[in-house]
Amino acid sequence: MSETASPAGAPPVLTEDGPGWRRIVLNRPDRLNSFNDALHAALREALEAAAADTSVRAVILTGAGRGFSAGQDLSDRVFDPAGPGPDLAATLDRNYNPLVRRLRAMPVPVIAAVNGVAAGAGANVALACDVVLAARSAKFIQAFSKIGLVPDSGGTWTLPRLVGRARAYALAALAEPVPAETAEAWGMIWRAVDDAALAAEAEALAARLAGMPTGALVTLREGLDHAETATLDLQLDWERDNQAALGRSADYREGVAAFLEKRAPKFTGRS
Ligand code: T3D
Repeated sequence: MSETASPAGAPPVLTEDGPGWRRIVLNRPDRLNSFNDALHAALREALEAAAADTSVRAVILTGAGRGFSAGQDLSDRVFDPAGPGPDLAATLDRNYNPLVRRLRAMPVPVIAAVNGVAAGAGANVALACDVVLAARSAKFIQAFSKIGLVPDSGGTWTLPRLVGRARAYALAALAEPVPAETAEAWGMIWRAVDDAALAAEAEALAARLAGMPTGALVTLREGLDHAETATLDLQLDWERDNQAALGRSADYREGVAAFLEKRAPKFTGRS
């Protein structure tokens, strides 16, 4: 694994490459990979590097140790009770919102491999990824209400769309842990897998996605996002315009040729 440098102590992010994919590991296991500024900076750098590297056609985001991420590092939030408190708008503007926007604009599919507890922003960063695999022992906790906050990192947008408003409200209000199997049953995540199989399942999925027409997979994400606010009429136009663009891609030509020649396609991810 290679390291993304951090000014303090152990590298907060590790990366590792496989065939066509890159794994990015949140690496503050003693703090359940909770986010501080150093982790945010290292993750930003790692995502930018993956986005810029054309050999990377799928990304796996996971955590070191027994957790995925416990959200904001609350030891950075010790403040004078008589003072105005921390400026949470600034931290969202500086760190969490760019992170979620970066994930949603990655030029390749992103898999969250949730290896353990995902709480607060940690849960919503995972849910912002394209495909979420979770270890059966993992749980998702919208921990925000326990400290007087509301879900951030896109949670108020993502949760009701994934699980419906009734479940979104109750699970965020009560901050109860949602086990991975329940998350799968509710449609919050793609699949819960045995703990010991998580890394291999994520790698196999990443390799599979990396061999697919990357442009179509990214356009698919954009189309699902677009549909959240579009009428059917507008969405039909969106499909026409984007299908037209994909129809001019090398991968489309290869897909059709491979079908007609009765062979496996060799997609290059080029548009
Ligand atoms: O502030 C802003 O920038 C605004 C944005 C906010 C985004 C947010 O994410 S707000 C929500 C913040 N997160 C939480 O409130 C979750 C806090 N953590 C927990 O509730 C629990 O730790 C978990 C349910 C996640 C896991 O419980 P458990 O029993 O498996 O582990 P633990 O023993 O509580 O934690 C292990 C260690 O990690 C422990 O340290 P210790 O005692 O061994 O030295 C614990 O203090 C530390 N840890 C866990 N979560 C955090 C943390 N340290 C700092 N910040 C954390 N969020």
